Amino acid sequence: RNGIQRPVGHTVSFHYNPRVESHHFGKSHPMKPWRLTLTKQLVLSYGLHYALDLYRPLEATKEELAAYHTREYLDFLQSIDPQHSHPSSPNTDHEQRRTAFLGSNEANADCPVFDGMWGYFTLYAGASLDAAHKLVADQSDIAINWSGGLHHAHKGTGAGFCYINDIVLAIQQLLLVTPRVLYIDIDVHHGDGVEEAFYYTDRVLTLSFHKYGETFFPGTGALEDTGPRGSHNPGAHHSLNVPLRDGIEDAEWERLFRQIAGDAIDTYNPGAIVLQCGADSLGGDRLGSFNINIRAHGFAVEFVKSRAHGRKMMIVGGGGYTPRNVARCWTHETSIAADVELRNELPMHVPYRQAFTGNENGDGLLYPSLSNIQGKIHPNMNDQSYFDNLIAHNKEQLRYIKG
Ligand code: ZLM
Ligand code: CA
Ligand code: ZN
Repeated sequence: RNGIQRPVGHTVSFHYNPRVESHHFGKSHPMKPWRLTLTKQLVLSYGLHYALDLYRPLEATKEELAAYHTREYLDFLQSIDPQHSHPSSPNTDHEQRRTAFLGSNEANADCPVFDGMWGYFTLYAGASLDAAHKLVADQSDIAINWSGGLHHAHKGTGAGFCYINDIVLAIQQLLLVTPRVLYIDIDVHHGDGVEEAFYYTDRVLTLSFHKYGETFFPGTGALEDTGPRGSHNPGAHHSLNVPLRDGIEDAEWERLFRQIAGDAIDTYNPGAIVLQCGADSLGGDRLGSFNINIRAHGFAVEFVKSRAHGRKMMIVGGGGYTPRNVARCWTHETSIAADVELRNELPMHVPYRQAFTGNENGDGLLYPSLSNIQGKIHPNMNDQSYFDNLIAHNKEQLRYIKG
């Protein structure tokens, strides 16, 4: 077992059903459930499972999904899956409903209809619900679901590769036992679906770090958008946003995260913290444009864990479009949760080892330099005064909040 032991003083649970791996969004769609296979293989090859409580959760039920999503949308999702389809409904009507619920159906649609999709959503949402339930039952202190984190899904529509919002469903469960939940989102995209779900309440504080500007998806998450207007509204000042430009680097990222997430935890004093760890904020990501390395990304997990002080913590995945780096990142972050240090040299026997070897794939290392050798180059368009303004503005918002 490579000397790997369970962490002392806290329980880390890992919620994963490998049946998610077999789903495909379609040829060359950037969202590849196969990245979860790579992640699992790397976690197992390092022997990290000896430090974790492993769960293989079942699909969420339609009733469970209806705690957030509308009946009409769920009926549609269930019926459009070719395996549940009702041949009686005419095609034209189907196409109209598809566009209404999932957006355009071009060849390059963000939310395509694919075989077994209902099974896919219910598995990743089932894993987030299972994680929340283990935290609520005090059977886990840090619960991890790398197949979840699909932060763009709305109550009645899908968006940006996300169909069911497993994060909202999990936070709803945590709110049954704790007065306040802090949601932190380090995916390169704005966590709009989660922000929207809790926009009018002071029981969830949402904080998203993301690329913002030009036409970058989804286009929301400006610094000034901090919740509904008017201090009479409970949700006012309870949506925090950290819009960033291309090319942010490790030291700046860590300083910004420490400052803003640290202030949010101290001020809001949540009973539980949910951390969305989208790996598309890494350097070399196919869709992202930041320049951070795996250890800097993992700093978010390290820092939140160090400030958790007995609070329940849930960790979910999200984006991540360069599969070898997604696997590296989430393996590293699993090791942080479990208090284990990993060797930089990948284990010799890791399956798909060739995905991690060669100069362009990271030389068989867990922590290759991502900014130099992989992907497109994104020059750093942020500067110190811009960061200082982000920190000051968010500090000002937190002054309205009493934990
Ligand atoms: N076009 N194929 C992040 C969700 C990002 C909206 C512009 C599609 C793509 C992208 C789909 C195979 C998370 C937009 C883009 C091109 C309308 C987005 C299918 C390539 C492909 O090759 C592709 C034919 C596809 C989609 C690129 N879509 C890149 N960026 C974003 C959504 C999700 O990481 O935050 C959480 C999991 N959509 O920019 C368009 C406006 C669709
Ligand atoms: Ca984000
Ligand atoms: Zn993303």
